[in-house]
Amino acid sequence: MLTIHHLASSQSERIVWLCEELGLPYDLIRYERDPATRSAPPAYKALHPFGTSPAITDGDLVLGESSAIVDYLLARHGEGRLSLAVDDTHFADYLYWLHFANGSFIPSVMMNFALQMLGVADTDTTRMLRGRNALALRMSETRLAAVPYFAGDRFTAADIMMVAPLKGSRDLSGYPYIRAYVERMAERPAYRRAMQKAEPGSAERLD
Ligand SMILES: N[C@@H](CCC(=O)N[C@@H](CS)C(=O)NCC(=O)O)C(=O)O
Repeated sequence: MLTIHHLASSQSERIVWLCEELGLPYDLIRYERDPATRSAPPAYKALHPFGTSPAITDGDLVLGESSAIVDYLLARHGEGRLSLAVDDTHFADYLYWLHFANGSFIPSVMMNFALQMLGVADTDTTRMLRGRNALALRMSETRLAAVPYFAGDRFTAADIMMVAPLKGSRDLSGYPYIRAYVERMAERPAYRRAMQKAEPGSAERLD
């Protein structure tokens, strides 16, 4: 049986969302963060050597890393749903946004956050690093002005991967297409079910 180990307010929300979209049965175990450090608790760290969320268990398998988990679940249970076939016109777009989310976008969100927390003085390097996050948002805005979903005209796992960094970017005031998109994603029945299970009491929130 598939078990999703969900750390409160973390990227494991997207694995719950994926399973709801696919109609996959799963058990959900929820873990609270350490209130002082915001780290995962020792029980979560004990699951996988890297100790980050998301992590799933499936029989004897323990698997971490969002993108690996998404690929694993789609390969095993997707039956072609939520991904694009290699001969689809938008196949490369699908791959790009699926991997851009965690490969470049989330690191840029985290870098911005770290620079802010550390109060680092402005230099060419910090401007370059901050610029990456701004560029990721501008690119996403341009994409969503042109097509309804990141891979084109169909909802795919690329959307499930992209919502986390968009939400994590916080200030979306200058990005009307992203805002409308995030609101549209949050209205999906599977998203609402996922949030009710993963984050009970906050199903309406987008931040
Ligand atoms: N690239 C990793 C990032 C994992 C990650 O940094 N997860 C955060 C939550 S969003 C985490 O586990 N934080 C708590 C900790 O490191 O103790 C993935 O997508 O799985």
